[in-house]
Amino acid sequence: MAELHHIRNYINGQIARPANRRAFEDVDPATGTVFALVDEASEEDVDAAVGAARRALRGAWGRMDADVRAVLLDRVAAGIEARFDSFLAAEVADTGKPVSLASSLDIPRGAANFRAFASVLKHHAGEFFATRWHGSDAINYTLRKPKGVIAVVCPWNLPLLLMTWKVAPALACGNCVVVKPSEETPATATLLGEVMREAGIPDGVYNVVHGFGPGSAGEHLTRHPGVDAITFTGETGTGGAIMKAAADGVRAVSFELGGKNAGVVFADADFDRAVDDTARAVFLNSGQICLQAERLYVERPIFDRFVAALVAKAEALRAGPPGDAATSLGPLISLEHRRKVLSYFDRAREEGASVVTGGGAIAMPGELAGGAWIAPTVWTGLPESSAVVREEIFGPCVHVRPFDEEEEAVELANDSPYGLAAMLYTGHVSRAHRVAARLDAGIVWVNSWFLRDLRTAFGGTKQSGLGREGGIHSLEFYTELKNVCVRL
Ligand code: NAD
Ligand code: 6OD
Repeated sequence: MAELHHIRNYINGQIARPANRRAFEDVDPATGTVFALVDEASEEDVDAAVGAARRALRGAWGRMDADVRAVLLDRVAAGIEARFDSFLAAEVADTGKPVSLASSLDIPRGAANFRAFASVLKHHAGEFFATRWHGSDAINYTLRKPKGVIAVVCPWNLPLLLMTWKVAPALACGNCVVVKPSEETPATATLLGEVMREAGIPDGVYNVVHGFGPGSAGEHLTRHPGVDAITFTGETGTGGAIMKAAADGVRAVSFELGGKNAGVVFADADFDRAVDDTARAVFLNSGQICLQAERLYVERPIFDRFVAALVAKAEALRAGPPGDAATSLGPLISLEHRRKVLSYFDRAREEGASVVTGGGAIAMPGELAGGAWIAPTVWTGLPESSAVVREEIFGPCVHVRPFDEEEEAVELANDSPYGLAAMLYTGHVSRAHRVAARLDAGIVWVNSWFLRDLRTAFGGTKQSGLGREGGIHSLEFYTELKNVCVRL
């Protein structure tokens, strides 16, 4: 058997071997085979990464003009594009997602994040006030200073996209970062280190430590006293654990957490658009997108037709090798995650759901037989109190329920401990604005889904998150605002 390729930590501008020489396996979820070994960062390695970040902050990076930083970030974007195929191969091997998806979403957004935040930084204006107070004249103006060393803790569902969505604004604002990628998807973070070096980003500005959460690199990093702020995307429960770690030293956190997003489809909507968009919102990336819809409420006159059309979309998806252009459905991230999703499939059946399509694992031929494949699934007929309707599943599955009145639809959609995103389909302009304002979510997509503008506020209400990122909102988190008052 050929020796496995190693994915290493990236510390102080160098590919680094771990002090403890421990490694864990990186599994291709499409086949279930181990394709790489990943060095697990020890507490010592995390300490070295945080130390390197601190030194870079005090050194060349800390002294660099914002305009020069922006030029370097544009170079990082170009570097990702120049190595597009390597990023694509790494992302596809780690996640099993179809090449068609990774090449149109994940990798281009990796580059776009750097360009967007370089531009936000260049075009941001500070505050200025001419002040007269008790007979004295003064001017007041604001400066934005980097927050310091930022820990970036990432999930596995859109690895490069979600990591760069935080690394790019953090660096644009002059911070240094230590990234802890998900243990499931380590590859693109280390590859990005190589791009950083080629782009001329000084050593220590971008560091990567691999490992797990509790008792491993995730916990070592978030507890490290040299970390000034923590930005995290992942499960709500993990957010709680990180918040406790951040309490030591009263460090700032920005959290993008779990969800149970609802979509509301009115009978006056453009039917085909609503079906196309909601099918994407349910099944894209095998349902492993935080903005995914797992609950749909459809106005009764179109309910049966809508369910049939959604089922047709589900059944048209083609599971297959990620590299095949015809593949439109990938596996789940792991067999462990599939066990969790299948437990909800069992529960739905036990609670009397009508399984309109799907409802189980998919048996795949040949080398795909060991992968985490699962059928796109549509249920109807469950009570709203069911765990299947209330808890985040994070798979290609959805419960669809009819409603009769606008008020009822709003109440059903809002009855959740989560509030990340909501979808609304209607052809009635006043209703669109009225209902959008009432839906309890940080992001409302009207006659659309996942149509991103990186300048907009992104984040969740209730247990779906804390704070907002995107555009100026990212600058708010990644900088300290300082007011300077000068007497004239
Ligand atoms: P997760 O919370 O299990 O893990 C996320 C990261 O946290 C991983 O790198 C993990 O190693 C690390 N971690 C785990 N425990 C830790 C601890 N105690 N201390 C420090 N680090 C720790 O999440 P996941 O399974 O990787 O991702 C799926 C979840 O992410 C879903 O709940 C999904 O909704 C959520 N998500 C939310 C958004 C959003 O924008 N709101 C985006 C993507 C994913
Ligand atoms: O598009 C983004 O910037 C973003 N944060 C998407 C999150 C998707 C969650 O899985």
